[in-house]
Amino acid sequence: MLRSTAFRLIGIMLSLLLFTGCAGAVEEPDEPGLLLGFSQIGSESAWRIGNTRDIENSAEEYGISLMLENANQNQENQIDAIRRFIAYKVDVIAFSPIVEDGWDNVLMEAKEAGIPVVLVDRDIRTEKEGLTTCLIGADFYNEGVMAGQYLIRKADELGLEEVNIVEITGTQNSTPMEQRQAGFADTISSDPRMHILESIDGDFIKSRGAECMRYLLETYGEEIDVVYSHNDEMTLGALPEIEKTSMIPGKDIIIISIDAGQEAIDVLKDGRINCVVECTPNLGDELMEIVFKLKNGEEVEAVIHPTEQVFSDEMDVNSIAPRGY
Ligand code: GZL
Repeated sequence: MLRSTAFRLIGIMLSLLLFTGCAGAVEEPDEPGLLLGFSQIGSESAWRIGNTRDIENSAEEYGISLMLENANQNQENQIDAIRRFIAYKVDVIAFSPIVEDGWDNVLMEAKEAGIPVVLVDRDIRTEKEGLTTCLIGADFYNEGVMAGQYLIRKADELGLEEVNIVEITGTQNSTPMEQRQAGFADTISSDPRMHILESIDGDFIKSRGAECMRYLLETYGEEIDVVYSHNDEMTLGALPEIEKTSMIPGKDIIIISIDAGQEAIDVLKDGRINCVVECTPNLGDELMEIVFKLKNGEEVEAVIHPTEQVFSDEMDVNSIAPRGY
């Protein structure tokens, strides 16, 4: 009995020696990589899905570990995710705020925990200083301006004397909705031909875009000259509703959309819509660069806007390269 116990003890000691490295060189683990916590709004559009994919790809390329949580369009889920990132002591927190208000408390908790926060895609509204470090996202106001400028050119080309517009907006109180609406309205406001008949909330969702278009057609019918839609999903939802009427989209009704995902570019090529303003979802590389800068204690830019263009029936639409989202 004693002998077998002695042999077992020797075996345990030997294995301990092996594992503690005393019995030979054991690779010291590399410097642990950076850990980024990202709270994503949801999967409401091809844009959002493309944005998520790009962030995942960039994290892998940059060797940054990613904790990505999908909030399924719910602000409380985003707040809970940020609290989990804080508890997990991630190196950096990034998120795309579904709406602009309601973030002060959780971002104060991140600040007190000493974890820098990066805004991706959308902005927040706050009176407090220093809650976030950088915003990486489109200039939504300029997207609205580009949409308005296209419409003015189109009205000139067609010799329109009166232009009646219906607007299907994105999520109320979100940065893209507020700024796309303001940029467009400010651009057309000095043109006496332009009249916005009604703006209605489509929440950036395809089914809501269809519902909104049904209501607008029932209410205004052939009075509608233009549909200004804040994203492709709602545009793609609205199209079949127009096609149930005698009006031909892209001809009887000018249709202006934003995002420029592949599906919208395809219907632009078919002539069913007239203009798509680009809003790139590819923000991942910029985000990873900012993560490294923050961890190296470097200064970061307050705002990073990607460059964006307009695709429309003014160009050779067949030359548009595949969009990738
Ligand atoms: C824009 C982004 C918007 C897209 C929509 O950067 O916030 O949210 O335009 C998405 O497709 O739902």
